[in-house]
Amino acid sequence: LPEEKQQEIQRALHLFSLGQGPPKSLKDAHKHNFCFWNSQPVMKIGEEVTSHGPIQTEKPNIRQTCYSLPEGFCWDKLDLKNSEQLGELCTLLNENYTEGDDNTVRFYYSPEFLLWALCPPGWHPEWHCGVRVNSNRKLVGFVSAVPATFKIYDTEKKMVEVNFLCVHKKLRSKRMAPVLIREITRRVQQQGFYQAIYSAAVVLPTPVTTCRYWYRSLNPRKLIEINFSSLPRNMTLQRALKLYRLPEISKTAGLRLMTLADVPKVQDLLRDYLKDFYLLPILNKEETQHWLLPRDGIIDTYVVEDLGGEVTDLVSFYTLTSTVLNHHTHHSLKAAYSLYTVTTATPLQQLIEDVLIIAKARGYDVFMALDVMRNKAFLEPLKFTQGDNTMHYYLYNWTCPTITPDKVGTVLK
Ligand code: MYA
Repeated sequence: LPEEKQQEIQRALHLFSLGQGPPKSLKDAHKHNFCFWNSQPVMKIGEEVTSHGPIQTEKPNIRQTCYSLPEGFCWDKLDLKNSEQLGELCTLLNENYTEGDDNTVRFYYSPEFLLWALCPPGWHPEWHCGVRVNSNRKLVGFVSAVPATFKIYDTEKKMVEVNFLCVHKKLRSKRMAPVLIREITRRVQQQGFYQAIYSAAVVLPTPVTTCRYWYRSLNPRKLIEINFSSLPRNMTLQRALKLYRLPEISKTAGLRLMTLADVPKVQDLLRDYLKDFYLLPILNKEETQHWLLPRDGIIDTYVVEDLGGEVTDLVSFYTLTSTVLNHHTHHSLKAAYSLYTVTTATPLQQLIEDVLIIAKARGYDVFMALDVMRNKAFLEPLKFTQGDNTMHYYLYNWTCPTITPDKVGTVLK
């Protein structure tokens, strides 16, 4: 084709991809023109990687001033200890953050959940990065980073976990997200961190791993009524209720909620269990306490204590409620998300079945788990169903071979 024709096609493809947003599959990603992401130190789509290490080996020149926002907008670091500002962030996320494709449910982030997710040990206020409208101070954009140490294959790195990137629905497709990402990168680099980990449902350059969500119905009638799940072909509601019925009482003796005194033992159990994976968090005592010590309605960890007083196993999940959209009787959906499960004495399947029983008794509608770590061993036997949602994990400024989900030792919230 003549050169102008080729350029025209390129332009049309680019405009098309702008209108479509990032691709949902790796196959489509090969055709997508990632204007922004191609300028960033991330692995390229289709690149065969065998090496390990930073992509930018030189220390970057860090700008002293914030990136420019379109006229009429300004940066504002949010003070999440201020309940009014925390409330503003809840409103932004609850009205504009992820929604299922079918418009049936939308995540509801409570102020307490956000404090847990955004203020772990070592958090920085500059990394709660908001964008406001100059004239009325309305919060219309946000991105966050929290410090975390990860081991990737053989390398331990202090990095950040980036999350809650959000642009108000009315300001979408205006290239605001790249500005937010550049600005959070600048603020993180200013503190001497050069790598990041993050996850997204969309395909960007380039997933280090791709995991699938599985779900276990605890309240099948409600899940069907709100269209979260559908009755399999040839199955009546009665049969579904019977299929997903659980025993009334849990089996494992000594199963109880984790307490502050368990922190050192939980840290040891986790460290030993995670060491065989290729992507795992390194948690110190304070971080173990922050991420795992139970907080009502946010994070639950159960441990098994044997007759000799030894803690042998643990199982944890965090809680996310969703608002049910457009339904006359059901207004919210309570979901447990499997975090870490470590067994040294109790059979894995038994421990998970027990936690399903507990979750059901506590009013959860569904129990979610990614196919990471050793989760595959219990998913089918315990009647989890593979969901439609895929979660891609990404590394910023780090290259390494892709990792299969069963070698992933972390769950990003
Ligand atoms: S994942 C959750 C993301 N949030 C949502 O899904 C909430 C609902 N959606 C929105 O608010 C908007 O649609 C967002 C995009 C804000 C997502 N991650 O401004 P645009 C690229 C990264 O015109 P908008 C999470 O929080 C897209 O490919 N990039 O688009 C982890 C295109 O670039 P390119 C994304 O729709 C976040 C450009 O943005 C995402 O108005 C990790 C278009 O910009 C996405 N989820 O806004 C962030 N979606 O031209 C990276 C689209 O190349 C952190 N895009 O195709 C990197 C590490 C930083 C720290 C480094 C430290 C060293």
